[in-house]
Amino acid sequence: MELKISQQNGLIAFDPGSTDLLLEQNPLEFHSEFHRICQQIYPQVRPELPQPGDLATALTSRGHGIEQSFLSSDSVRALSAAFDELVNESSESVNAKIDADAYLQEQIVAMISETLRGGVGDQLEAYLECFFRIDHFELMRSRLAPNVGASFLWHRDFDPMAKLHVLIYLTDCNAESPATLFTNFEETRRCAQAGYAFPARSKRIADLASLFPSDDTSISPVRPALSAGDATVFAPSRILHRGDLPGAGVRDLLVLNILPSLNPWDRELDAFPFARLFAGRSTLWYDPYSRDKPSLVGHNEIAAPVWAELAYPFPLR
Ligand SMILES: O=C(O)CCC(=O)C(=O)O
Ligand SMILES: [Fe+2]
Repeated sequence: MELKISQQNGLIAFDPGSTDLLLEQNPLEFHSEFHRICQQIYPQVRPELPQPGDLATALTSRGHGIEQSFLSSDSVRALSAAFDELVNESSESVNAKIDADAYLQEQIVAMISETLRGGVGDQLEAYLECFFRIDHFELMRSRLAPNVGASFLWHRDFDPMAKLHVLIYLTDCNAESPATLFTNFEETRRCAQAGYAFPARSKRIADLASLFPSDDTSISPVRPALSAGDATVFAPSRILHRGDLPGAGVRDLLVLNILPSLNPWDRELDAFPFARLFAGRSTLWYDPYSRDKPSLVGHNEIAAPVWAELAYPFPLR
C-alpha cells in the first residue's frame, strides 16, 4: 500500500483514500501506527526534539507529571467566574459539563496557547517524540453528587495509547476537595497481568489491593495536591487512574485532549475554527490520517491488543 502525503493550506496530510486499509485495523493499532509516522516526519521539519525537562521525564517514567502555574491566578479566577455563570445548577451528575460561549472559547485558546508556547508544548513533544494537536477541550465542575460516575473508579480510557490529558485545576485541589489518583506504568502493568486492564464500567473497582488478595505487593497511588492554576498531565489510556471526591468541595476543571500530529499544534489551530475544539467526542473513533480529523463510526466489540493492555505505546517487536 502506498501512502501519499501532501500539503494542503500549510498542513501536511495523507491523500484521501490512501489510508482506507489502515483504518480497517483495530483502532488502537491504526492510532499507534499513525504515531510512528508522526515520529518519522518530525525530524524532516525540526532537526531535533526538545530537551526533556521534569514534565517529559515524569511522563516517560511514570505516565503522569505535574506542571505548576499552568495558568496564572488572574486567568484562573476569570475562568472560574465564567463557570459560575454558565453552569447548569440542576445537573445531577458528578461532572457537570460547561458549555463555553464564543468569547470564553477565544479566551481559553489564548491562555492555553501562551503556556504551550512558553515551554510546556516542548515537553509534550519531548514525551511523544513528535508534534501534537489539541483534539478538544472539556470544561467541567465536579462535586459530590447522587450518581458518582465510573471515572471515580479505577480505569484506563479506551483511547489511543499516545493520548495525553492535561487536567488544569481552576480551584485548589487539596485534601478536602476533589482530586485525581494515579498509578504508574509498572503498577498498571501488574494490574493488567492480574486481569484488570480496561475494565468495563460495570466491573470497575475502588481499591486495587483487592486484585492481589494473597500478596503484599501493594500499589501506592499518587494524589497530587495542587493549587488553582496548576495542572497534571497524564496518559489516561496507559495508566490506571480515578477521580477522588473526599469532601464537599467543588472542583472546576479544564481538560485538554492531546494527540500526536503531523503538524505543529498552533498551525492546526490557525487553520480551523475554535468551535470544533469545544465539542466533546471520542478520541478513539476518528481518522488521524486525514486533514480534517473527522469522527468515525465506532463500535463496541473491540478488544485491546496485548501490547496495549500492558501499557506500551507501540506493538512489541
Ligand atoms: O475526574 C477525574 O479526576 C478523573 C479524570 C479522568 O478519568 C480522565 O481525565 O480520564
Ligand atoms: Fe479517565
